[in-house]
Amino acid sequence: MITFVTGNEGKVEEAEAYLDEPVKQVAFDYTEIQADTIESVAVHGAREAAQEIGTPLMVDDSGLYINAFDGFPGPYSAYVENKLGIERVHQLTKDESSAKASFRSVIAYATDNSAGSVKRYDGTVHDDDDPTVVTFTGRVDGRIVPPRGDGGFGYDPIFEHGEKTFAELTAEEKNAISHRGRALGKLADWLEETQ
Ligand code: ITT
Repeated sequence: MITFVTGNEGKVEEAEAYLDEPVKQVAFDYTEIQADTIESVAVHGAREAAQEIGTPLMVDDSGLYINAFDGFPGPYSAYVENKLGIERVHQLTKDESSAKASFRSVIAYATDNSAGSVKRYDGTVHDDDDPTVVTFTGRVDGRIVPPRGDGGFGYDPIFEHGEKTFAELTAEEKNAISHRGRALGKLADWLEETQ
């Protein structure tokens, strides 16, 4: 059983599809610090949640990075989605010469077990504080388009990869290519061998 601290059921569904063990969702509302990177947000969140709930657990912090805006909204993606909505984000990109963007995820896994070697799984160990947190990252490139599709969540309808937006994919299809799917794949490989 893996504990996933998140208020987002879409993330939980995607995690269940990837991990070989059941996923228990805990909607503990950890502080999303203002930071330049989603990695810092995820590590801080995992530690704060671990103090409340105990280890092991995982959190996922993700963001949409728009090239023409120097990566904005990135770590501020939730705030921008809530304040502007995804249609206005698309409108804002229409005046730009490029619609290129990427989605990025960082999964932070708080653990008491010695992390061992994570390099092989492209993980990073954060042992500067307790508990140790191991992070796994994933990224997918695409472009911002007018909204299409009604699957997925968040920015999925305006993020096109290949011919389709992420909202036009099933959860399995999205997982196979997405930022979160890539990060989950690395976590799953590492868990299988070390935990
Ligand atoms: P948590 O409780 O796990 O924090 P959240 O929805 O607030 O859930 P994030 O802070 O990681 O998650 O998400 C930042 C924003 O990016 C938020 O507006 C999400 O809807 C959006 N987002 C995250 N992952 C996404 C994905 O796979 N597809 C589309 N939008 C996504």
